[in-house]
Amino acid sequence: MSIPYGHTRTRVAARHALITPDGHVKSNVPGITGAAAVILINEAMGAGFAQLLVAFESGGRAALPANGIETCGYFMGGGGTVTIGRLRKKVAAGAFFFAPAGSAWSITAPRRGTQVTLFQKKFVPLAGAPAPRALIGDSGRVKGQPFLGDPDARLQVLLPDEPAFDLAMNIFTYRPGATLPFVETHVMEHGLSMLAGQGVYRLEDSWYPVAAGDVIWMAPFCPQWFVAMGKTNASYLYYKDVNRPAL
Ligand code: UGY
Ligand code: MN
Repeated sequence: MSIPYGHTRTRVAARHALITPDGHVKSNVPGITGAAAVILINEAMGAGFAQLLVAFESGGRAALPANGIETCGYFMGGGGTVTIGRLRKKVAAGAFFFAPAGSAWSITAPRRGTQVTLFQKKFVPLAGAPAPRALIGDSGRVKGQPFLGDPDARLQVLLPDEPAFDLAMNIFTYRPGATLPFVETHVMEHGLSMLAGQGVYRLEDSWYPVAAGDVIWMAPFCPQWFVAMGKTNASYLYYKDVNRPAL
């Protein structure tokens, strides 16, 4: 269904946002060439992290330097070669990676149709914890666990849940009709990308129909709830900050 002239489902509020694909505008991001990069969420919105969608052309590449920023990525489609320091792997759709702060990383040799979601954050070290390690994995090999006992709402935790890591990247998959069991309100912030299906997302006191391609920002303490609707499973990829002290 096309969107009527002068309309959009996008809404940017003070403490949450829904960004729909019709409004995407490319940015030139240093280190990313031969690709359309869209900065979907960042500090200008009020967020404590950045979320980007990068659509590669043939011969495109992303090559980011070692600095205080950590990056995790998820291949929404296509594939390519991921290099993080001395770790290198050829990957396909569904692959994910984590590049710690202090490691240069790249995506090269993208296949046709390669799209990658990136989450970036300033790393917060934790006294007594080791530095988190570089990882390249395949979400197809990560078993989904029933969320709070519900087998119709399954959570895949892609990165190790260890004190070393100050962020998480997960995939939530719901059968039609399944829901988040209650309206969550928590200190962790989220960036989210709908991967498949559709449903309704509650953000604060607004309810939004959402579908594959939509992106959501939830500030810390944004009340949130989701119900999957339609005839196919709904799934989303999301980021959250974790494992650090309250004060
Ligand atoms: O991990 C989470 O906080 C998750 N249950 N939130 C969400 O899906 N909106
Ligand atoms: Mn949550």
